[in-house]
Amino acid sequence: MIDEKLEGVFAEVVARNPGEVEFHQAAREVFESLGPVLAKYPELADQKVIQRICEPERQIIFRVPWQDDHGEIHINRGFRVEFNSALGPYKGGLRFHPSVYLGIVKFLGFEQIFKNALTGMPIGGGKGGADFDPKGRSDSEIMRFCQSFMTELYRHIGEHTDVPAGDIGVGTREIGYLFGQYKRITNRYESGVLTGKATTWGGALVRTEATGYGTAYFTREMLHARGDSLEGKKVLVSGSGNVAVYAIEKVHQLGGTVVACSDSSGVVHDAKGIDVELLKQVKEVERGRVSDYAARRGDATYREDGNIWEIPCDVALPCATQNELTGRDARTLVRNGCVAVAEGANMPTTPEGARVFLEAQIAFGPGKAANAGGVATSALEMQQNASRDSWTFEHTEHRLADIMTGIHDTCHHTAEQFGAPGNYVVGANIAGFLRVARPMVALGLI
Ligand code: NDP
Ligand code: 2IT
Repeated sequence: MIDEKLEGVFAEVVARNPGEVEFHQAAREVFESLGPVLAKYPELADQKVIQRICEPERQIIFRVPWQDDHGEIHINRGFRVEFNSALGPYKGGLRFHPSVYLGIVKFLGFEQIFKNALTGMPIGGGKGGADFDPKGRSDSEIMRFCQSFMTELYRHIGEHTDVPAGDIGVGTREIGYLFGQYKRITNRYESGVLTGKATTWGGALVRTEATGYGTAYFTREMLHARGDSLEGKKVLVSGSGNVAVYAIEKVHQLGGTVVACSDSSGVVHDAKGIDVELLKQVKEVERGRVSDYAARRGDATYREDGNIWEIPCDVALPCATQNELTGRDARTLVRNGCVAVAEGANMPTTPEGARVFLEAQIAFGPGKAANAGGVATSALEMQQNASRDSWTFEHTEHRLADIMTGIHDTCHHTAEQFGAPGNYVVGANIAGFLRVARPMVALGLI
């Protein structure tokens, strides 16, 4: 429920941003947590901090023309929403997926403000992308698209201005093509302008693994707070992209067994535990599908259009996309004895699903806390680029683990302090909000 003092503010956000349903959903969730904060700090209401946070500092929409391998011309739409720079340069990924439109970019950029604040690193919030579908495109088509995209984007970004990275459909390969074009246009080797670079030319060790590893660490911390652990737990991980693969790897290292993963075509159930090396070979090297994995993995079964959440488990990690876990799925998970859910993806649980988990009092880690390890390690990459240094895998992973424990503890304590013990949604929203609200007031009305 939104506090009655905030109802009008929320109604205005909806009216000012018509049709952007995912942005409304993300904003509503934060508004629902903020009632007690304004009661405690009325000066934040006087300063209209919430209204200011909901209005991006800048929104850029641009044409991305490109030619496919047959010479046919395509026109896509590119976006960069620079949401908030109170804590540092805008920071957040780029998503290439046909579903991308302003409402998706704004929900992601809005979440990113609070997520980045929770990391404790000096980074503001932003997000971008394009409604481009990379599926089935050749390497040279991807390169031409990235070059065209950067030919407009370059004028808006910079290591002290705005630092994009990857998200759905954008990984190390795309970051390489984007950086190459940025360097060519600007004639500057400005490593810190993008993160998620390959480790052969300025990328940080652990950035590739960071989001998935971080989600597994966050899960470990939530279980630990309840006197439990990942040891022996049966785990579901949806998706099979960057976040999913490394969540699976770290869950296995921490003693759990991931018995299923998925893509947008179907679900693979592998009761003996997903073979991560085979999954990496299929997904990262061959750019194949989970059906290809199942075909090569003896006992594993593949179900086209299957619902991963129907497989009985102890822990569920949604790591694919927004609203992939519904109220019905949440009830199924709770009924099957699931004790913890951590969001590797951004906003993968519908509001009804989240309500089910909170009412059942299982451990529920929202994305802006549970998947913050990716952007936190991006900030570590920026640090290394700025100092022209490179740290070892062990050193960087240690820092990631500490950051995830810190985020967990901050959310846990903040929830208790504001009368909602155990509710990480409230804890993350309030802690993230306060970390960005105070600097906004300190910087004056800008
Ligand atoms: P990838 O592109 O590497 O993988 C995405 C995975 O999700 C694929 O398995 C894909 O299946 C599946 N997926 C995507 N869209 C849909 C859809 N509409 N329906 C069903 N499945 C879908 O992306 P990432 O792993 O990087 O991102 C996954 C999630 O994690 C996103 O929500 C992203 O915002 C979030 N995230 C990513 C971070 C990062 O560092 N990369 C950091 C923090 C959060 P298919 O191949 O069939 O499309
Ligand atoms: O949603 C996210 O946090 C990301 N896609 C990563 C952003 C980043 O800048 O590393």
